[in-house]
Amino acid sequence: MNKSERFEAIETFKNAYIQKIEEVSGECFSEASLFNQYEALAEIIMEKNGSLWAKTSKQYDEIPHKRVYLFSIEFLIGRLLKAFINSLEIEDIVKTAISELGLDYETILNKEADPGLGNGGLGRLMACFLESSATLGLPFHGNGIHYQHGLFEQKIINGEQVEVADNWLRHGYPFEIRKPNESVIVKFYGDIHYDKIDGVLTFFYENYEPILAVPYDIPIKGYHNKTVNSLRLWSAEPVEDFDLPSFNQGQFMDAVRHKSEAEAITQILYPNDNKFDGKLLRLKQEYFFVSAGLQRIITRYKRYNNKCLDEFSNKICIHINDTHPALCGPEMMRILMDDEGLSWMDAWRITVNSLTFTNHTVLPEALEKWPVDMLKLLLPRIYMIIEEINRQFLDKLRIKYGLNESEIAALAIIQDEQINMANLAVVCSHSVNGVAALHSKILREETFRGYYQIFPERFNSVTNGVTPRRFLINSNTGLRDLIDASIGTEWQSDLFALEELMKYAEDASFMEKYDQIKLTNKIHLADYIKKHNPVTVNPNSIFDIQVKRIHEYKRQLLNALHILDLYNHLKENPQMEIVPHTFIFAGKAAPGYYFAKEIIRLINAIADLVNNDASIKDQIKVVFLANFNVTLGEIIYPAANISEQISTAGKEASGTGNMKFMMNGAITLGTMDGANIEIHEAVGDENIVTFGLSSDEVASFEKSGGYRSFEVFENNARIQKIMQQLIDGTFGNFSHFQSIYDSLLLYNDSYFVLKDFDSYANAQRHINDLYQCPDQWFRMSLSNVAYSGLFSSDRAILDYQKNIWKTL
Ligand code: CJB
Repeated sequence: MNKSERFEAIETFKNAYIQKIEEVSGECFSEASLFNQYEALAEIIMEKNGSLWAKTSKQYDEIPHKRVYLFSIEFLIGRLLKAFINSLEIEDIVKTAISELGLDYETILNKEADPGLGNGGLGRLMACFLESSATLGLPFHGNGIHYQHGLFEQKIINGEQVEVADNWLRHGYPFEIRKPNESVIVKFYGDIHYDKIDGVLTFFYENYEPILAVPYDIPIKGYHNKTVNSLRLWSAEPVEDFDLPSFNQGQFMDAVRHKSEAEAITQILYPNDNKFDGKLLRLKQEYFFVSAGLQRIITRYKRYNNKCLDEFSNKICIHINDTHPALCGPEMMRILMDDEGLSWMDAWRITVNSLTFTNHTVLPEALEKWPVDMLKLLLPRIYMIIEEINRQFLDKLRIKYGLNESEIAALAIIQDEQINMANLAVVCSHSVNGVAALHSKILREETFRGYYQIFPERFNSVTNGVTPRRFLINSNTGLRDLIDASIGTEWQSDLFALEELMKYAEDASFMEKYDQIKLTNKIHLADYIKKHNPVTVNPNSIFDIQVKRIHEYKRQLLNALHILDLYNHLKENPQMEIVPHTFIFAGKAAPGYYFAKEIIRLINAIADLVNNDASIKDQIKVVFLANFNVTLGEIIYPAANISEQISTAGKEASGTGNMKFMMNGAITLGTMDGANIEIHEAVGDENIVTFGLSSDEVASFEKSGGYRSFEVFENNARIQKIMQQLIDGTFGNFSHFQSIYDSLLLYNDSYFVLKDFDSYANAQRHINDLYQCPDQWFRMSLSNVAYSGLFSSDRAILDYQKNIWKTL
């Protein structure tokens, strides 16, 4: 764009924007509120998306490639406006026009709600996959739930987590389009009768409760291209708003009750991460979006394929993201048999050939197991189908594979009057994958060992990835510009190209600019901290950061206890000097997870103690930032020096925060767990700091009943001191941490916190030394950026395409 074209574009934008502000507000431009300014900008951008969206759909219909539908109960998409503007390549024009109008671009962007339609890694991964697929121009759509309330907003009051409902739709959401004419009915409860009609067993489903599923579509825009895919989220509504007969009979409450019961299904996201809690409403949610999504996909497919389903599995792939949508198997069977009249055999062939499944966790408490009675009552026809899938599968194990009864029992879908959803998903899919190399190995050798023996060809592995557009290009603009100026812009769509950066590893002027960018990002985060927490932090200190859900296996506790130990050290040795450290935490605990909430309380208690003790001369500061979400992450990742990835080895399936930090030049301080292992391989041993037990060591301790934490305690005076401090009033007379103390000592420390303590403390000391060699530190940091190509979700999507969906 030359100078005069740019001028023209800015003027045109200004005029359109002024007009739109007046249209949305009904006031003249100067009177409109900040929210109106945001609304108007969102509308203009949605209009631009809209025409590309329509064109993309048309193109997909004309050139029918295999489509992938991603079924997930969570999509943590983050704010969209800035991402849209950048992907449309109009940021410069919009920003300049807005500033020339005397308005503030960033302040306007900040009016957008951050839709919390997911808990953590799993939901965010799905959003990265959507963005990458659109950027790669692939026909790939999401299918999920339109939660009225997303993940709660976290406040920290007196050091404790307090949850506030997240009413993200309060002011409306400008990026979704309601499509009532594409609504479908989802049926719950009722009775099944069957009869032979013309010799064919036919099922009748009666007395069911119909719920209307209404789709809301959100555009997923590809970066710097014309592709716009869809994220379809289903909202539950009553079939009729009002029960007129009840109303006429004077039963006013009954007349509206069925409305709120229907709406309850999509009222709220369950706030658990890596934890199954077995509520009936959750089962309703799972079936609701599975059934609605599949019904629509099959209807649409028939419309474009002469009503014939024979080729369905060659043209459609339904991807089951973790077990929450595992009812896709039986629901697809139901639709194909009961609605479409296919035989069991034909329906089964199409179902298995269409479905693929990703497992995201091996934690036993996360594995979904629904009671048979609950499923039978809520979904009687689905239960019948599951029973039959199970019966046929067990027969096959007996006859074809010659398994004995105990081997068969271990692989059954129905076990002890419960439906094992992971087993259901494996049996109904033709591909099962883990999300990092170690995790996939654990699936093959432990979790799904028996399945791997009979279906080895079904097992795959795809290491997770994250989108560099959101987590580097749009959020770390300083680094983006430096990279662009140094190696060109190709890396933005091919992250492997970042390897070229290594040619600057010895370049002093590059290093100076690079370090300056990190400092600027740290100042930005320090400002945020100052605004939200009662502490001032030094941007020249090491920013050592752990942000993720609070969970015992992620071991925020190890980090916190080490800080306490370091503080003790400084107190005991007043002459001691370390590089100043700022330890930053953020993350939500599930509201019912008492122990995780205690960990938050402990971190805040340590922060209080350390931050207010002048005797340690500001050498350490501790910060817990409230309400971690995608938007806050975008401020945090670019400012990090150290990325804490310290889960008990074998427990973190992959991790994706580790990748976001790495891309922004943070050095991983981690265990050999999940994708840390692949990060280690990518950057080389000299550019990462690892510590702790290996997953084999952890597993072997676990097999022999755990290790003896008390022995570690007895032989380590430093550990004795910090443990004592948990219960001796160090944090105030009424602030004890008995449950943490008990879990580590009386209940044998299931997550090996004390066992790994020394190794972690040594790793921390090593970091302190490394940071004092600026050249080496710069090289380590740059290597992390340069070798992050493997961790782009573009690479992950290409792997799925090639090895799992077979769409390449
Ligand atoms: N994961 O976030 C969740 N929630 C779950 O319920 C189960 C797993 C996470 O999924 C991520 C994406 O695959 C993984 O990186 C992470 O290790 C895992 O805990």
